[in-house]
Amino acid sequence: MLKFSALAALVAAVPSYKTSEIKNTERGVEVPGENGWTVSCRVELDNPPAFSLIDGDDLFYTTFAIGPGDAVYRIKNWLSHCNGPKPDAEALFTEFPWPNAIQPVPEELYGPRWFSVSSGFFPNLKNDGCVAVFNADTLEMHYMTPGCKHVQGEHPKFFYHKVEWHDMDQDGDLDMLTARCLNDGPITPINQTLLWFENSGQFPTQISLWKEHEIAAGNNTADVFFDTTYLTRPGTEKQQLVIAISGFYSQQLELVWTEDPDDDWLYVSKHRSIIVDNAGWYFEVEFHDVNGDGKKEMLTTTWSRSDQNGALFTYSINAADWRNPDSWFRHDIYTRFPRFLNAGFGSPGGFATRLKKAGDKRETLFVSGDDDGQVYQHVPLSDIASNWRYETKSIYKTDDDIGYATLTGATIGQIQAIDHNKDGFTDILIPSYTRNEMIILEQCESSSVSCDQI
Ligand SMILES: [Ca+2]
Ligand SMILES: [Ca+2]
Ligand SMILES: [Ca+2]
Repeated sequence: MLKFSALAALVAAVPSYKTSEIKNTERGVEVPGENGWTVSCRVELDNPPAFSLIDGDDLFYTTFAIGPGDAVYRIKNWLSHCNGPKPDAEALFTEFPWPNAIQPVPEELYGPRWFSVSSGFFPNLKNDGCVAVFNADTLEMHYMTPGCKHVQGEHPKFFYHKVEWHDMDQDGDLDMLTARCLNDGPITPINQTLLWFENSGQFPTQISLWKEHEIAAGNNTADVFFDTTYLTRPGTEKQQLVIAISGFYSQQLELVWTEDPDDDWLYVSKHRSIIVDNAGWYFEVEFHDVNGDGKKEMLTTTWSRSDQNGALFTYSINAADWRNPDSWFRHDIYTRFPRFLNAGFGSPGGFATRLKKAGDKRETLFVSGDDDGQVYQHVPLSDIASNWRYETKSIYKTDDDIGYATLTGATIGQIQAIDHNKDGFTDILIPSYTRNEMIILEQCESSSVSCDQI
């Protein structure tokens, strides 16, 4: 996520806030690693981490809540605080309501060490979100969109979760593509837009904002997460930008592109879209070569409802024309993420993919259980690309009491698959929104930990 359950965190936060007394008595026990994994490092925090990003030795994370305290934090040399006293996190920015993804900005835009932060969500006082960029060395910051209460005149309120950078008008510079949404609860949006901001060659300012261009494709229910890739334009050998939208509210997985032969998005009459599937509340989506055959699939999750389990799906292309919904074939990787009686909870959230250990031929899929407080691994049962069978196991539980009827969930943020100690064994970075901790989960096979000692 990106990849995280901002949606879930909010809706989970409301009931747990109201039932805090019950929460203390029904709390279960953390299971710090299962099925060959163990917690090797905890860094305690003052606030619940949601989105995180590792930049060299530094950890950035965002925190948000219904009340005050939203901020972008940094902990320098963060691994030195493993299992030690709680470090002092620097609050870099406190002006963004409900800060979501922190993402690197391509160097060709502003030079090295720039990052974006997308912010906002639907609660009152949190819904005038924005996108901003900042330099990690100087902390110089610029607003890229209206919002976040900085001086810019009249503008509608929207919230933003992520950005991507592409040359949308084919003039040689990168423009900013994003999705924004406005609603007043976890319900159908009042407004939702997939749009891009045209690079003016300068940082946007109060009097010279980057020009907004809305994408006009018919099925265009972008709300929170989306992803981009380049696919071959049918009938040609040229590559073109294709945007996948995982519509949470619309419960649709959509593709958006332009029929303009030069891939110039200025011509709105050329914008097109299809609905690939409608299998649930789509959460995260990513174009990724899941099976290692050199071609990208769409990997996506759907969030559970009280009467429908959450799922992890892959959609592969089985024909040349990706513009036809029938060309996409769904593979159900796992379809039993837990349901909750409380409609404010759901599972799973986002995911991370990586070879489980050096030498593996095919990646393991790691999935955040979101409000079930778990982390899952889905290990491929075959190296053969056409085999989509996986073995699913839980590798971490925040609270072993969480079940269908529990009043409170436990929320895992946007997980990352990394190898922080470079030993060839993948480690999982878990922001525990419930425990106020950043956790590193390591494999027992790795020589750096022993499951017996912990
Ligand atoms: Ca451009
Ligand atoms: Ca593939
Ligand atoms: Ca490792």
